[in-house]
Amino acid sequence: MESKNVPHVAELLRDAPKNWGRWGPDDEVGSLNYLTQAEVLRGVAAVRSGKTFTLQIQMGHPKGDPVWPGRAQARRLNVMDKGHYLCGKGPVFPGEGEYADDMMIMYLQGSTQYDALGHVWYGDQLWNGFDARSTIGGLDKASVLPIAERGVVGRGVLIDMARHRGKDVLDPGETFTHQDLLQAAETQGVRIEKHDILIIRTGWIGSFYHRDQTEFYQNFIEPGLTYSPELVEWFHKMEIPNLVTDTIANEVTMDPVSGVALPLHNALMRNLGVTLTEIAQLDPLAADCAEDGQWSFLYTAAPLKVVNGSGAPVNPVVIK
Ligand code: UVW
Repeated sequence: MESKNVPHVAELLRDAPKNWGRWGPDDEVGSLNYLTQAEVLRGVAAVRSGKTFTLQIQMGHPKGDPVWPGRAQARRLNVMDKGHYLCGKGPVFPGEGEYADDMMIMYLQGSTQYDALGHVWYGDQLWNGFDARSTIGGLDKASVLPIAERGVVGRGVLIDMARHRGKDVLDPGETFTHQDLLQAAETQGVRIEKHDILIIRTGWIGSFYHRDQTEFYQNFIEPGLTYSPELVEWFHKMEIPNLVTDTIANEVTMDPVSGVALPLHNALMRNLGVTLTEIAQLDPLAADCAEDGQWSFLYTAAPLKVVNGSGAPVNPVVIK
């Protein structure tokens, strides 16, 4: 993937803003600090009808689960079921009740998930300046655990970029900027406010389930936000705590200008402490928002409490 003309991500982001130290030298949840009690109440105030939506994809779907190329899909294995009893191998308890058990082997980033703030880095430093060697053998710093312990609650706003462009799904590699988000918001009749949890639909994850998988992964390049200093400055100024998308990596896979892979992971997550939520299923929520015209709501989520994890699955709940 490396090419002579592609700058090092440290060079690309040399003058980019950072929130390191803003919440103290030990902080591990970054921009989630923006979600104060007042922000929770602002989210609650967006609730109108009581309709609820869950944003996780199904784990272990018969068609497979969409994952970053190179990662394996989640595998669920039965370790106990009626078959064990039929062949006399099920444990017999007093009263002769029976049970089923199973286990799952998966990448922690292999479903809808929160990335830990220490999930990516450059220059040997993670979020808040933590030493990258603290990731060896498990994240000692900026793991997903502090995010999971804290939880994420606030006002969410959904921007449907696919619908805005008159498409079911954006094209592979199709990009958009914060200016495009603002335009889409205006068309939708909603305002992106400071401290909003920003949720962006491209249609990409939904399309996985009715596309041929070979086609989905071929020349893999997802649609998404594209890096620019202005976009990063906008996230900084808007104090966005959390970016949620229906793509595997929350941004266009390859920055078309610099050629750097996933620069926003570093500009937003490592430098600003913006939490990233990926592989969300946004189609039913978006269809409902288009129908009732309500694009903002209460967003709640808490990833699983994985000690030292670089990420963890989550099933966010939206209440309209
Ligand atoms: C990578 O780590 C490549 O991506 P993600 O943040 O989507 O898991």
